[in-house]
Amino acid sequence: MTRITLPRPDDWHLHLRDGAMMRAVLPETTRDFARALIMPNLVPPVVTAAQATAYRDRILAAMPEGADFQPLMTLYLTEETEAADLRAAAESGLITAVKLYPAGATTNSASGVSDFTRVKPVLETMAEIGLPLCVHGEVTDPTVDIFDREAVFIDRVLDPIRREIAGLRVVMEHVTTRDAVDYVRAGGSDLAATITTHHLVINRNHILAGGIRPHYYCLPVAKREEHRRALVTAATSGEAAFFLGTDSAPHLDSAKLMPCGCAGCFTATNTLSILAEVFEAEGALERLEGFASRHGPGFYGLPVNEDRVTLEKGEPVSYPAAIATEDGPVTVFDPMMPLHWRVVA
Ligand code: OTD
Ligand code: ZN
Ligand code: ZN
Repeated sequence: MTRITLPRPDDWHLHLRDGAMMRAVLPETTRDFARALIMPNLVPPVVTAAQATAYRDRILAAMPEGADFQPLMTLYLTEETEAADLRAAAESGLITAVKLYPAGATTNSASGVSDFTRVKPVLETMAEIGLPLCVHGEVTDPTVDIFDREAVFIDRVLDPIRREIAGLRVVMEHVTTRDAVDYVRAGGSDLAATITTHHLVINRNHILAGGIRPHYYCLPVAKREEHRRALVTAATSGEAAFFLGTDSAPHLDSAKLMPCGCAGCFTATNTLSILAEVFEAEGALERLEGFASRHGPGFYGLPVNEDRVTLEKGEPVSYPAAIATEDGPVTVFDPMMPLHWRVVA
């Protein structure tokens, strides 16, 4: 196969930031994607319906000329979130999901949830109206090893929440372990998972062996090779519970390359080329369509995009090593392999 056409993909987990950074990264997503679920971890976070409306308007105002792209908004769940505000935001169509960050788990997650009993009424409302909860699935307990935080989260937090709140629809975001893949497989139709581009490509050796590579440092941190293989198997399996959420998370190089560098991989620019390469290597190119274009809308109850994208295989494609912003460069994720698939239409 040297050419594939699929419904225009969606990105079910994207960081667009704000201001100059947003203006620089937005075209990298609108080029190939029809919709993206926009993460609310701004500073300060997007907590209320009014803030989500204003943020959506800033995104729409920054859209490149001629772009056909729909940002799907989320609210950042705090212990103060009011069920009524959330219900109104969902019923008006403003928001597509609510985001749960355990306090302190990742970038800008300080206002997240520490005491899960305090958000129970809100979660019950969400279950009632069918509004999905997108979960950053890592415990923040400092005594738990960083490589174990996802697996421990399932046992200590996620599974108890799902047992207590019947009918709550949950997306386990950016899964990085076989444990999470197995848990999602056993979870029934109310549970799904996003998988990032970079976690399909890197394992923890890529971050740490032969020198430290800050551009591969993200959260949840990449795990052992056996876990990466479990993610590749899940993504390419054709199972509807697994779909693309790039978690493309731009930081200025100056913020990544320092003694305490920021977490995040910026993959918006070359994601489709990388995915085609990964799926082809598994003999699963025909399943890319499910992963990138169909399973996400299926879970969220939205139509599959009618537009199409075509990828063609040829000589290796090159992407810029970095994109420019007004404040400096943002390095594009380097998949460490030649990419042969390019989006041609
Ligand atoms: N992970 N970086 C960021 C978010 C994610 O957990 C995430 O969703 C970020 O910079 O916003 C990262 O490594
Ligand atoms: Zn996260
Ligand atoms: Zn993210």
